[in-house]
Amino acid sequence: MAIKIKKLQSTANPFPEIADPFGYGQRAVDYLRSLKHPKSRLKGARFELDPWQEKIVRQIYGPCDDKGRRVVRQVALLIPRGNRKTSLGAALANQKHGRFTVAFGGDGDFMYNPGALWTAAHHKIPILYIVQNNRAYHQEYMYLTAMAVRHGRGVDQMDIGTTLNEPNIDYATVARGMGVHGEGPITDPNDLGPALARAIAVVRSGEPAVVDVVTEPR
Ligand SMILES: Cc1ncc(C[n+]2csc(CCOP(=O)(O)OP(=O)(O)O)c2C)c(N)n1
Ligand SMILES: [Mg+2]
Repeated sequence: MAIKIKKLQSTANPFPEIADPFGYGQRAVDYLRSLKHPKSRLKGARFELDPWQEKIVRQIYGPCDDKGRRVVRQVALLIPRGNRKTSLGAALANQKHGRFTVAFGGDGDFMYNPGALWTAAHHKIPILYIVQNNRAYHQEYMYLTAMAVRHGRGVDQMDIGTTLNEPNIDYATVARGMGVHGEGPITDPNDLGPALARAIAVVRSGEPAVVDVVTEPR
């Protein structure tokens, strides 16, 4: 399909350091800016690209080898951490394309909104959740430690309100309670491969699965 972008005025490239020998990066940016919002209060308005978005687009589409083949051929999309609803939305969008969705999240993440698992089970949304279970809101632990050091305080009470142990949480059981296939908690690396294989089979059959993997703090 030919893309009609000729009438559009090209915008100046604010990232001349990003290679674009065939102008494909420019074309991609112009194309995106030519699109209009189909609905919502912005209906009819052109798409805008923030500088960081434009930079990513140029980095993907610009660099080519001498035959004009794109150098960047695969892009991993990292969905920001939250409480699972974002990854569930992505899984829902991926479902009709037959794409396999994997969400990596922390154990703390898991605690924010485990109810999203029930939604995944209820609507049969295929997604593989891997819980990186370091038994802590470890980011908080590290932050408190850094602050204590900065202010010359002791670091012997950093676990208060930051660790998730005593008792340890079994996220596979939590998942099962929500009607989702659960594997783990996995503490022996030898168990990880078979657990992932079982979970992947469940997701391929069209349902969600959780694999709880116990890890070191960071
Ligand atoms: C609902 C909600 N509450 C609090 C936060 C702030 N927050 C961001 S990361 C984090 C700790 C997350 O812990 P975990 O997912 O286990 O990751 P770790 O730091 O252990 O790698 C917290 C409390 C948040 N993002 N969302
Ligand atoms: Mg954690």
